[in-house]
Amino acid sequence: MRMIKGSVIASVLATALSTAAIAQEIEPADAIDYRQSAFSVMAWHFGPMGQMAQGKIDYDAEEFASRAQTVNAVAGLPWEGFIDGSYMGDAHGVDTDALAKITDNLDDFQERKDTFMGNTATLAEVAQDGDFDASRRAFAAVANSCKGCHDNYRDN
Ligand code: ASC
Repeated sequence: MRMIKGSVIASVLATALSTAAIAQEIEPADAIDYRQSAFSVMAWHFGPMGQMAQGKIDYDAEEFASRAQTVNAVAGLPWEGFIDGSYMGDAHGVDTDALAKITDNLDDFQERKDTFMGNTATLAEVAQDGDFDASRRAFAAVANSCKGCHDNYRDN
């Protein structure tokens, strides 16, 4: 009994310590790299959708829907990369355009993130119907939420 209790305590402690260790090990440079990677994945898929929406390439409903799903699947990922010390001026030589004022406006940043994620979810759903005009409108809503955040929180 004492052994079991001891090992339970040991494993709880190990979990707590490893969680703390992980939290402490995140370097701003890695966080910047991580969030930029997630944004790059979204931009990769967003590009051809934009060209379709603008009539620059033919609308392919299946491709559009597939890319919309991918954007939506990645939309929730970048945000944990916005950590202390990872903003312009604080990031010590690491390339980022993210403005430090994000930290003074976390409620607004969070709200914009939620709106963006709501819009990508709608886009992914609407795109499945294969209706060009509806897809284009849903795409524009996502693009506007990208732009809103960039205008406010990125050194464009
Ligand atoms: C993209 C991309 C962005 C957004 C933005 C939408 O494809 O790389 O940053 O769309 O331009 O307004």
